[in-house]
Amino acid sequence: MPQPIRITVTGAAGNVGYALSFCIATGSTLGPEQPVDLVLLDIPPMATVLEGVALELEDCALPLLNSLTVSTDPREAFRGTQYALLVGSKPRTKGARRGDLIESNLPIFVSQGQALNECAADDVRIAVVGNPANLNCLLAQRNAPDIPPERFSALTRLDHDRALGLLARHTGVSPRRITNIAIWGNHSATQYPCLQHARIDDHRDWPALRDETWIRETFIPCIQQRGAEVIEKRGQSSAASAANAISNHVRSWHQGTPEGDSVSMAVLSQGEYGTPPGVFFSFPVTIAEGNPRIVPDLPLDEFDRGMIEANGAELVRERSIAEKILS
Ligand code: NAX
Repeated sequence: MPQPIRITVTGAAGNVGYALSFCIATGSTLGPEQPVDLVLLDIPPMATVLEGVALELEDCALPLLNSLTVSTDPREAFRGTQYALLVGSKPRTKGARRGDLIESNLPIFVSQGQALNECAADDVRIAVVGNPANLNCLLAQRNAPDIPPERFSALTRLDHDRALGLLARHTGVSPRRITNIAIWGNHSATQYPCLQHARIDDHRDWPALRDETWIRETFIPCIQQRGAEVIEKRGQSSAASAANAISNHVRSWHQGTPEGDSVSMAVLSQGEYGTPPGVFFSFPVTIAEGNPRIVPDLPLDEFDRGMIEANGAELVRERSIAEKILS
């Protein structure tokens, strides 16, 4: 058995964090041979709920769960952590505006960035889930100057998996046969779920992949609005599907992407594909040895470029709102 990996989940008493803790402890996140030292963080008023989550984890008698710690102190929770999954924040509720989220969640990610900078392991990787995820990731990264920026990413894997699921249902093929789906931009309703480079059984000769009417009028809006649709029906934001997507995101980061396929992940833009440098922008990436690399040289048409531009503009706007609040 390899050495245990230390992994911290923030907001572990909440919907997503609760579901995610079990994915990690059962081995679906880092694999069936990888023991974990799991650390669950939440805020002091949730301390008793956190203890309840810990009791349930103990009751599963999970062989991969080498140790379990609950904490309400970020510095304690991040000490020596190798994967920090920043879920804890205020969730989007029915009718809530994105601007409200920025203001309420911004201080959390500033202070957690500082705590990570001080306490995390040298090889730490940080995935930001709490919304607005791309902006929160930037705030955490800017407050952790000693951690290389490429160790930060924001989650767009749920959008990616939603796109994969919808295309699989529409074409009647297993998601296993589909590759090179991409989510570009922001984890918001502006995001660009893109099928331009998608392949089924490694070719593009499928009507659905070229059906512009279905792609533009059904596929794209459905993925952009899927989170809102779940809230509308469930009365709460996505939880189990989000935990599954975070697990997939971390597993790809840890184990790498398969030959010939890519995943979607928001990473710090350096201007690739004309995106604004200095925002966390979701791109198709391949991963090897823990290092995400933006897929280079993809041909883009005018529609793609317009969607990418709209996302860049939104991310720059959100960054300016945060900078104004912080100044
Ligand atoms: P919940 O309200 O169920 O849970 C949030 C938890 O975070 C609570 O237990 C709360 O006490 C805790 N928390 C608040 N401030 C904290 C802090 N400073 N430190 C540690 N914990 C803190 O929300 P839930 O449904 O679990 O959603 C969590 C976040 O994920 C929300 O911001 C939500 O919008 C976001 N999501 C992002 C997704 C993405 O794809 N990027 C998808 C899933 C999810 O909707």
